[in-house]
Amino acid sequence: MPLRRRRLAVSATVIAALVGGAATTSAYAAPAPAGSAAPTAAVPSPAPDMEGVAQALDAAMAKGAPGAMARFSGPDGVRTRTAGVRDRVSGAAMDTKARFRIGSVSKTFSSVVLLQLVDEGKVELDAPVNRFVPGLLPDDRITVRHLLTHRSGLADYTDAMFEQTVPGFEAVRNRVFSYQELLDLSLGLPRTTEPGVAYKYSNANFVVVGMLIEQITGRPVAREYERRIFKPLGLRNTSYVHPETGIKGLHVRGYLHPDEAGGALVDSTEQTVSWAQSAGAVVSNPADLNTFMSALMRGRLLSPRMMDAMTTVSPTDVANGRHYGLGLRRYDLSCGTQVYGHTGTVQGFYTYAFATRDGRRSFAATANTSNKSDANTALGGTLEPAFCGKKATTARTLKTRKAEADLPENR
Ligand code: REX
Repeated sequence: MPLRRRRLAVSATVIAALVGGAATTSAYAAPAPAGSAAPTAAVPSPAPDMEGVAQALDAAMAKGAPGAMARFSGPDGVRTRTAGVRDRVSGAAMDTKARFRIGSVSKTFSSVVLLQLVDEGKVELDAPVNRFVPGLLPDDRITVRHLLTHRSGLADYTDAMFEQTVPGFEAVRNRVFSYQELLDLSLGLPRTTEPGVAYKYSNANFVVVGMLIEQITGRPVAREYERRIFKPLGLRNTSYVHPETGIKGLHVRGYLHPDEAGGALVDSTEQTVSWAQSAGAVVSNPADLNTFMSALMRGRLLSPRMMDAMTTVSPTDVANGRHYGLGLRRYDLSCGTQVYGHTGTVQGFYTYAFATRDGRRSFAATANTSNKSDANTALGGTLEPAFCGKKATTARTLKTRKAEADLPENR
């Protein structure tokens, strides 16, 4: 960059810092078009479009969620939106302080614990899993990294378990599985890929991650989440109480859609989530999820080396800008912003928890339903307005309309 332009860029950053941090520097703003002379000065983050977020929450309700809520945390503070109810019987309104089941967002927590153990030299990412738990897996080529990237080929036993949604759920609602029992369910199925060859999402990978954590530390996963993440970050609304079936304190009730169209919703709040454990049994609330994702991205939980490993992603859905790292998703949004986090689905609850790479903006959204993919897609529609702000098209659309109105044939 020529010296004069570099000075301009630097002074813009300094000014942004001097005005109280309200203007942020986003390293992930859309790159300038090739050949453009645009200076590379810091681009302020767009303010969240909370009306757009609210519309997406309403859309999730229109698709069958009894309620939905979202919380954004950024340089200008916290913004929340709620819609509908957290309890269909009492009629209690959705409440952003309430706790809920975060499903696979738990995978990011498990990944952090395991990557801390890598940082401590107790486990190696590219070593075979069998080196740490001899004879555990039927293939010595499966590495720790293969688990965290869903490239082990270990089949997802939950596909068969929940083939029939409500009977499948009721059969395991109060079951307590050992990790070994869950792994055996997976090993009873054909493996999906050769180790390392392809991404194939499987809960079995994070069951093995739980087994590794317990084997290496000699302590239950619950204890490791507590001492390494919940306590240091002060996450007082986050817990892992497997195999307890209830959610303590103010919480959202979850409602599962049956497969039969028009069938009555099943209250699925109480369950052990033993079928998921370290792959999906954490309970949290929006504020704690914002704190966790921001702290993670700010490097408060892992070394720079482990952050690089965790955020090194491969595409999982090129058309939609979806990627997977180590127990972490990356979504590339339409405005060029990249957000990292995870999604979750557990009976009665859909969740999205994401943050920008600099950790300055974080967002969590949840709806109290599941087995209703339209509602999940609608809920995912909160991410664009949250991180990209108001669509810049409105002004352009008005201008275009005006230009059209001025055309001779329209006069
Ligand atoms: C289990 C079935 C879904 C749910 C599952 N959940 O694998 C994990 C998770 C823990 O959160 N994964 C998601 C049930 C995909 C993620 O990473 O975002 N579905 C339901 C059925 C289908 O019963 N017949 O929708 O509640």
